[in-house]
Amino acid sequence: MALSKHDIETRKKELEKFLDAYPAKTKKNRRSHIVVRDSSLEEQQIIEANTRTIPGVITNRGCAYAGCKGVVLGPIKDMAHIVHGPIGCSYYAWGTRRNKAKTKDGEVNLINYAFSSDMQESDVVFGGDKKLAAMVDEIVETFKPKAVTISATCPVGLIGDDIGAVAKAAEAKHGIPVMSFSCEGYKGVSQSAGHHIANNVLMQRVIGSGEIEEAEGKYAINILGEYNIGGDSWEIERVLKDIGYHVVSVMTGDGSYETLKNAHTAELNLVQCHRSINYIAEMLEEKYGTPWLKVNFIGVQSTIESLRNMATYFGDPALTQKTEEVIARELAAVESKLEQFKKICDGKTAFCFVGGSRGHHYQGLFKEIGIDTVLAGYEFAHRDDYEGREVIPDIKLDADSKNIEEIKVSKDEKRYKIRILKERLDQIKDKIPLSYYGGMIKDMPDGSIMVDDLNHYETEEFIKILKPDILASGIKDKYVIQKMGIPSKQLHSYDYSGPYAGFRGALKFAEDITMGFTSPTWNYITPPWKQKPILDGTVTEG
Ligand code: CFM
Ligand code: HCA
Repeated sequence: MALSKHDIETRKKELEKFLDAYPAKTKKNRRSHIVVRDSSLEEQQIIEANTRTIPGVITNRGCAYAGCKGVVLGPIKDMAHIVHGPIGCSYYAWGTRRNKAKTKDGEVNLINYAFSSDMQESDVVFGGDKKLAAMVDEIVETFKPKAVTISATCPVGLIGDDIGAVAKAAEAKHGIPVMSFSCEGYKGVSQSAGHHIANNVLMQRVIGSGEIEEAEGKYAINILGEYNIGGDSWEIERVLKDIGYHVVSVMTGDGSYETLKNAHTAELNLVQCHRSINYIAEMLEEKYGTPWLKVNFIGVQSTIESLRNMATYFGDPALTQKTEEVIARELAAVESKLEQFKKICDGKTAFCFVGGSRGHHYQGLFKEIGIDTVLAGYEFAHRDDYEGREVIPDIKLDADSKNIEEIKVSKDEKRYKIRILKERLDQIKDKIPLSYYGGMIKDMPDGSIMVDDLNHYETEEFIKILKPDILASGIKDKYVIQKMGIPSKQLHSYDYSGPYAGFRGALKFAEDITMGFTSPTWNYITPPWKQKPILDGTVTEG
């Protein structure tokens, strides 16, 4: 709900007050990462993002290695993902993220394995490359992976082990791709750097290396930036396949080397998580001419809108009709049940702070069950994820190809292009709202707060001011929040529930959130601000 100008000013004052606890330089820095939404201002505050976290604050961010091995590579099931580093790093990237994968009998599925060189002091002193080379041999012989990845952790970069040379030699020896990823944790400012490192290698070495020249099915698509957390991509694929789409590959949820090789044959790339993969969509477009469409399968309305945009893109009346039939059927199955949950959730408020896309994507779903997001943010997103990209319908004919047109969609330093076949463009430009490429800020009401790289201290202070009914974030702050008497929903792992995507996912989400509110646990916890002070009375001198 939008706040009045007076209330917005009060909120800003409260914010200034608790930021005063920081040293002046830190306060200045953190203030630039926090925006109190105020659409009446002529000049909107710029939100600082994708900058280094201040040492000493307790951040929720991960590292480049987490983004590379944990996020992008981890879900690919038929490759062996070797971690060259200490066992703790290996365990973290294996155990934290929920990688779910299914295979048919006889196919390689290594999703449950954690391959680690278990780096010891002696490796740090004398080098760990020989150990790593022996390990690759053993894994290839034992597990017969389709390909191998080697991810570097911080010590590897510090001691200078040449994982590239080990990979090259192993590749020559075994005759399968062995790819190295210099994703030492300290690279960049967050896991976002790791996404780039992983995706670039997949783009160079895997995508396009398949033998297939043309996709086997009609309406061939890739789903980029969908990682199958809680089975999300299975639920999305169920609906898409029902409509008649042929899913060539998912990048990288329940993904495989075998399908990624042929990703270049798709006719359209869907981009679900914009943050981790937008540049791959652009590279695929550049290299293979495949257009891309931003989608959002979180929330009923966003799912419907995404399905309709896809049908518009392909422009086949039969596909449009089937899309509408499936939407009607799926909607009928969840609508009245969602209303039941809404009765309990209605009027409540949430904080929604997740990595690089869900902080925005989940707001629509919260709203569908009557919950307003009063504070949201990303751990590691870039400015365009907050501010969006101004979509300028600057349409002009491409010099080289008569049937290609161009839309420029950027306001930042980089120009992004979307090329769409001309005959489709005329339909799309009116029907797909161009603001679809917009970021989080424009969707948030006046008075709501956006925080980039929210830290522990600020979480507690914002909770005191805004008193949310539920907090959606990750494992690092979950239990602190619950001890404050507030239900906390992990939107990374879904607290091992899910799927939350698509129609059925929305219902599961509504059920889980309602369960969070109605749990009798809360009767046993009193939030700190409701507790009586332990000491009573007045202090006198003397
Ligand atoms: Fe994309 Fe993700 Fe996210 Fe992300 Fe992540 Fe994740 Fe996330 Mo955790 S790729 S940016 S690096 S949607 S692992 S599946 S939940 S922080 S909001
Ligand atoms: C990561 C992965 C993570 C962590 C989740 C969390 C995930 O960044 O290393 O902090 O709760 O989704 O598993 O984002």
